Amino acid sequence: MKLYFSPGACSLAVHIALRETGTPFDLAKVDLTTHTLADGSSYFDVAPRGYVPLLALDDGSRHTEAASLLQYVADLQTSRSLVGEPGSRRRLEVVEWLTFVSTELHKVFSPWLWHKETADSTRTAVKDKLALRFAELDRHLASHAHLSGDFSVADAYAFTIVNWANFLAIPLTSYPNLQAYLARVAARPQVQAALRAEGLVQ
Ligand SMILES: N[C@@H](CCC(=O)N[C@@H](CS)C(=O)NCC(=O)O)C(=O)O
Repeated sequence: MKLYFSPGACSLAVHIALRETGTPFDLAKVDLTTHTLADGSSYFDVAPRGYVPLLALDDGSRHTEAASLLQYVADLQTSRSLVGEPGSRRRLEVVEWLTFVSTELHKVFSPWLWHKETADSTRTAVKDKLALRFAELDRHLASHAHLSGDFSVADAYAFTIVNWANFLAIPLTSYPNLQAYLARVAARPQVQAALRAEGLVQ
């Protein structure tokens, strides 16, 4: 399978999940400013919405939506328990967190991060909303090492999205548990490997 990604974008979560599950994959880098691939061809020909992540399976089908791709990849290697068995409380909690990250963090950040022309009033509203959600995460992580039990694909997603705070110079100093959690996830060898492969760390 092939993952279409852009360094540090939400596709990083799927990249981490592929490595954590030991799934063989290829990477195709997308320039999101021009929506082109390395050979100069239009990414819109692959992904009509122009978004990463996109996972092209070996049967030729193409799939999008980070939260869905994360569940799919986790299910490829159930022994790693990155999402939990269908019907289990682990599954419910991981999918609950995936949905939270998608709708309460990812898509709150998105307009601002990808659209530099965003109005100041929108930036303020986004900052206020994120502050509430970061505070909630910080309270949760005071007594939990990860979002739900052991490391899951929800952690790969939250790690990726919360780190966007750095791109936008939003300080995380008021959220010490959240900061410690980000450091914990960052220290995972497969997370380091994904960050290196995307050129985000040496
Ligand atoms: N609904 C999609 C959204 C994906 C998304 O927002 N991707 C961003 C990168 S994190 C993107 O490709 N933006 C490029 C653009 O807006 O043209 C998902 O959840 O996977």
